[in-house]
Amino acid sequence: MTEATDVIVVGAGFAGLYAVHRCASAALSVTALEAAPDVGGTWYWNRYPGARCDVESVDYSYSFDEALQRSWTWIERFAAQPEILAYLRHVADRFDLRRHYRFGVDVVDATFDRDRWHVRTAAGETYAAQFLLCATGCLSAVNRPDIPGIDDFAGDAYFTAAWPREDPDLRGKRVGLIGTGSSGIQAVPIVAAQAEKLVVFQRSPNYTIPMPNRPWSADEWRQIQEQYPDRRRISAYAAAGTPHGTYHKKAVDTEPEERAEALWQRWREGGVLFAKTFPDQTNDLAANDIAREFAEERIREIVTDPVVAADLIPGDHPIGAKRICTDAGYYSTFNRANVRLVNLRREPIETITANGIRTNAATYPCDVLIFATGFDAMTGALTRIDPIGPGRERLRDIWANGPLTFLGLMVPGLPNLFTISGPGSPSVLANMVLHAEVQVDWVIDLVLAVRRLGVSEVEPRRDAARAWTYHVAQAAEQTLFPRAASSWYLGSNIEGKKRVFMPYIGGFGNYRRQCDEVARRNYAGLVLTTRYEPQPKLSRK
Ligand code: N01
Repeated sequence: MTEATDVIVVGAGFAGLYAVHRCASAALSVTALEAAPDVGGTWYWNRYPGARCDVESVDYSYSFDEALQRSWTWIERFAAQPEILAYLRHVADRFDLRRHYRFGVDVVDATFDRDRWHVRTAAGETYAAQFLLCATGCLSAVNRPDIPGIDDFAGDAYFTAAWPREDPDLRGKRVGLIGTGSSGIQAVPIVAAQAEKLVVFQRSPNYTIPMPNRPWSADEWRQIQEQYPDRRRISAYAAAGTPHGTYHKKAVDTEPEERAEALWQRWREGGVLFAKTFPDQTNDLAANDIAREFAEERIREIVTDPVVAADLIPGDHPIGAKRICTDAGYYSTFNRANVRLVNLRREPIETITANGIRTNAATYPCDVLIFATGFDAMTGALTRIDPIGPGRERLRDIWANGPLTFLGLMVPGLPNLFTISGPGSPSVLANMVLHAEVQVDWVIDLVLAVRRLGVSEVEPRRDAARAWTYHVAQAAEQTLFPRAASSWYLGSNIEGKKRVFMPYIGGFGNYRRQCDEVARRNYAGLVLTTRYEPQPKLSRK
C-alpha cells in the first residue's frame, strides 16, 4: 500500500490531465493512474490509419489557460491523432503533470472502506484516497466481438482502438476489416490505398459526411487568434460546446430550393454539423427525412455500382440518430478494383478461420484482420472497475437497469466517486474538452467545499439521482435518437447491455447551467456527511 492522497485520478486523457492540474493547483495531493505508458487517453490508443477528430482543432482544445492557448498552433482544421497526442504531451510538459502519474497501471477494482477509496491494480498494488475521480473515457473499453474462431486466425490481427505504435506494413496484404462505424470508415480509404486487397465486412451501414480537411492558412490562423475570446465565450454555453449553430429556419418551414442550398452548404463545409443543419432535424422525422434523402443522393452519385451504393445506405435510423461519421473518401473507395464490400446482413459471418473469414456464402482469404468493432461505450470503463460502496453495493448492480446518476457525475451508494464524461452527462454529444473542464471544475469545487465544511463524504440522494436520470430519459424521448435500431448511445451494440439512451441530450450550455445551479444552491441533491471518525490524516504530497 502506498501513501494515501486526497484524490486518485484514473486516466490521462483530456479530462484526467485537467483533473490532475486542478488538484495540484488547489493543493490537493493526487495520485494519478493510467494504463498506457504515457498521456493521451483515447488519443494514445486510437492511432489507426486515418484517426482524426471530428471537431475543429481550435475548439477541441483546452480553454482554461490563455497562455496555453497562445502557446499552441494547430496545423490542420481537423487535427489528426498525432497532432492531438503531441498537444496533450505539450500540456503534460507545460504543467509538469507526469510527476503525479504512474503509467502502465491498470485499475481493476475500487472499494470504499470507512472514509476512503482503496483502488487495486492488475499488478496487485493498492492506492488509497478520500476521493476517486474516474476520467476513464466514454470510448475506452474495447469491444472484442464474440465471433466464432476469432482466436484461430493465423495472420496478424489489430484493433483500431489498440493500434500498434509502429504502423503495420499492409503493402501486398489481403486485409479484412470488420466494423463500419467512425473508426472503420476513417481507416478504410487509407488501408485500401496500401493493401493489395481490402474486404470490408459491414453489419450496419452508417451515414458519413466528407470532411474537407486542410491546413489552416496564415490568414485564417490570425483571424482565429483575434476571435478566440468570442469563440470561447459563445462555446461556453452553446448546445454542443462549439460556436456553430443551425440554419435559421426549420427544414419543414423552408422552400425546397432554399433547403437544398442550406444542405449543400453544410455538406461542403463537411463533418458532423451536417447532422444538425436544421433546428428540427434531430426531433422531427419529416425534417430528418429531408436531410437523410439529400445524403443518400450523394452516396448514389459517388458510388458507381448501384448494388454497393444501396448496401452502403442505412435503412435503420434517422440520419444523426446514430453517431454520424466523417471521412476522407470513404464512399469512393468502393469504386476501387481492390475493394469489396460484404453485406453481413445478407451473408453473415459463420466463422473466422486460420486463413480468413467464412460467411454463409463465401470464403475470404485474409493475411491481416482489422477489428473496428467499437466500445462498451460510456459505462464499460467504469463497470469493468465496478466500484463497491460502503453499503457493499456495486456499480454494476446499481446500473443493472441502466445508469443511475446525479448530473452524470455521481452515483448514489458510491460516495466521493466522480464519473467524468459519464452516462447522464452530455459528454459524447458535446465538445469533450470543454465538457471535461466544466465537470472537473465542478468536482474540484465540491471537493474543496467538503473540505471547508469538515465532513468526509459526499453522495447524491437517491431521489435526486432518480430525478436527474428521469430528466435525461425525458430529454432523449423528445428526439429521434432512441429510434435508431441499434447504437452505442443506446448500449445496444453490447450483448446483454440494457437498452437506454445514455448521454444527456438537453444541451451542453443547459447542462452547465444546471451544474452551476446545484452548486449555487449549496449542492442541493447531495448529502454531505461524516460517517466515521476520520482515519489518520491524508497526506499532502
Ligand atoms: O465504433 P462503432 P467506432 N460483427 O460502435 C461493428 C468516436 N470516434 O470505434 O453497428 C460485425 O461506431 C458494428 O456493427 P453494428 C465516435 O463517437 C470518433 O467506429 O453493431 N460487425 C459497427 O459497424 C464514434 O461513434 C472519431 O451492427 C460488428 C462497428 O463494428 C465512436 O468513437 C473517430 C461486430 C463499430 O462501430 C465509436 O466508433 C473514431 C460483429 N460481431 C471514433 N461487432 C472521430 O472523431 C461490432 N461490429 C472522427
